[in-house]
This record gives sequence, structure tokens and C-alpha cells, in this order.
Amino acid sequence: MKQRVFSGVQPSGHLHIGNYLGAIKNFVKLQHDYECIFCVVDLHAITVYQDPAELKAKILEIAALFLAAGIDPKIASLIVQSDVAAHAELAWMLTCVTPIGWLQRMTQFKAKAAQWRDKIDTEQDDQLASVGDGLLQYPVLMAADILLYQAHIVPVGDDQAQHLELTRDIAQRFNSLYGDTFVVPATKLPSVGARVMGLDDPAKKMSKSAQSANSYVGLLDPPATAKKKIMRAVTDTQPAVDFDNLGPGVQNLLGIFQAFSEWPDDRMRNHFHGKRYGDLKKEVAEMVLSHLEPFQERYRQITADPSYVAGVLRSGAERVSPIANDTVRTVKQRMGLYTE
Ligand code: AQP
Repeated sequence: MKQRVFSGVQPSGHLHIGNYLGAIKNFVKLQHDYECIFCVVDLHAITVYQDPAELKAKILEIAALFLAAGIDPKIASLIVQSDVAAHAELAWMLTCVTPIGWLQRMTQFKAKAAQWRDKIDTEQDDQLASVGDGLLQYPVLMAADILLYQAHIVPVGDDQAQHLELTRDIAQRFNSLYGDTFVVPATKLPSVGARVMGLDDPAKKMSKSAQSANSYVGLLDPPATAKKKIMRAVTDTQPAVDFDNLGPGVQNLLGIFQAFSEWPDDRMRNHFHGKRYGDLKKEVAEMVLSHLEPFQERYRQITADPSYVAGVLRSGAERVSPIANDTVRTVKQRMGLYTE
């Protein structure tokens, strides 16, 4: 029997090449050798306020982007998290076995809570004037997403590695309290592209919720915009690429090129050592656009029929629900909750 893979992407902001290189590119590769479930994690997105109409549209956009990237719904299941109620149900049961200190230590919680507080201060919006409990609980929901399907492997970018550690801790704690129930999953990071940094600030990771759109190349950015963002990327004060002394901005651009091209290290070095930054950026832009343009063409074809994506999501939910319901039933029995 094939091992199972699970991963998700939030329908928040604009999906960018970091999400693609860190996660989605791996999804496409893994679908041939594993039983894969890929999820638009909309319940995660609402941990900070989302405009309801925008969120609804974004969910379908992300699902269509998965398909445009090459996820084949005949072999992999594509689902929306809130469409399978068992995600939220298991999350509550796992919340009850998770020490609060584990959650308070999460670096993403600290960063996102600070980011949200800044936003509240700037916008002076009384209605949203607090950091929601959902931000703290987010990694438990993520653990539930994964453990629900007894996934063996979780392909993610490096920023999610800490949450995966926590998922393992929660699974092990549950197993030791109630008996062996969950598969303890392994994290799968890509060898290149696990943490793509912001183009305008290579000290920060490329992020959907970045203040400036110049930080990321969106998967749906018009090619001219994508090129302009790359040409403006921060490099450093040296005149040319020096592999023995790479600044973070240059390293990031080389990493983006390598992750798209899949060139080995020695070819990268031979080709780029001594190149001027303007030429490096031009080549990075060409490489990114050579992937982005056909990708965007497939996206246009997929979204031309609005009922197609909804149909894929419906059959995905039908396919995975028996697995999810089975796990919830077992967990309820183990915990002594009511089952018939
Ligand atoms: N910069 C990145 N480099 C490599 N991988 C990345 N991922 C995110 N940013 C990078 C990976 O993309 C997958 C989906 O991410 P997510 O939707 O769960 O959101 P996130 O991890 O919180 O990342 P974002 O894009 O920066 O979103 P916001 O700004 O909304 O927080 C994950 O596997 C993630 O590791």
C-alpha cells in the first residue's frame, strides 16, 4: 500500500513563487508515488480577519492554482478544509491534549500576533482590536489536518518545520495517553527553495501578507510585473557574483533560479560566477517567466469553466471523508467520547 502525503495552502493573499518552490512543486512530484491529499486550508486563513467575499473567491483561486501547477485530480485528492467537518472536530480533541506552553513558543504565532497588532494600531479598528485565539490554536488545527489522514509525509516550506515538530509532539502525546492511534508524520523540505526570501528584503521570508507587493512574485502576476520586481530585487555592494562571498539577496536570486531550473551546484557556479548583477537578474527573470507564462495559460483554461474546480473539490471531499470519519471515530472511542 502506498504511503499517504498531506499538505495545505492558506487562501490568504497572493500565492507566490515561494509557496510554489517550497511546497506546491513538491506536491506535483509526490503525487505519482504516494496517495496524496492536498488541501486549501480556509479555516487557517480566518485566524486573521478575511473579507468574506474575497475569501470565497480565493479558495477557488488556490484550488485552480494547484491544478494549473500540475496536480492531477485523478490521482490526488484536492479538498477544502472546511468542507470536511472532521478537521475541526479532531482539532478540538487535540486542543485538549496540547499544553498551552507548546503553542506560546511557536515563532509564527509570535510574529503573526505582532504583525496583527501593528495592523490594528495603524488602522485603529476597534472591532478587530485583539489578537484572536485562532492564531494561537492554528498549529493544533494543522496537526489535526495531518493526523486526520494518518499522513506519513508532509511536504512544506521551512517556515512550517516548527509546526510539524509540534504535530509530531501532539501525535506522540496522544498515543502515549490513549494508546497507539496516530501515524507520526515526517517533514519533507525541498533541497533548494525551502525558504525563498523577500526580493525587497532578503532578511525576511517571501510572504503573502508582506506589506509591499515588491517583496514577492505572485503566481498570477502579469509577466511584465514579475520581471520588474526581479529587476528591482535587493543585491549587495559587490560588483558581481562571487560564490565565495555571497550576500543574502544574491544568494536568494541564485536559489530561485536553481529551484526552477534544477541545475546542479557545479553548473550554477560555472555559469554565474563573476556575472554582473544586472545580467543575473535578467536570467532569473527569464527562468521564472519561462515557468510562469505556461502556468498562467493553464490557469486561464482551468478557470474558463467555473464548475470544473467545484466538481474536483466535491469529488475530493467524497474520496477522503471515509478516512477522516474513521480517524475521528477511533479517536472518540479512545478518549471515551460517545459513539454508537
Ligand atoms: N518564502 C517561502 N519559501 C518557501 N516556502 C514557503 N512557504 C511559504 N512561504 C514560503 C510554504 O508554502 C506553503 C503554504 O504556505 P501557507 O499558505 O501555509 O502560508 P505561510 O506558511 O504562512 O506562508 P506565507 O505565504 O508567507 O503566507 P502568510 O503571509 O499568509 O503567512 C507552506 O508549505 C509554506 O511552508
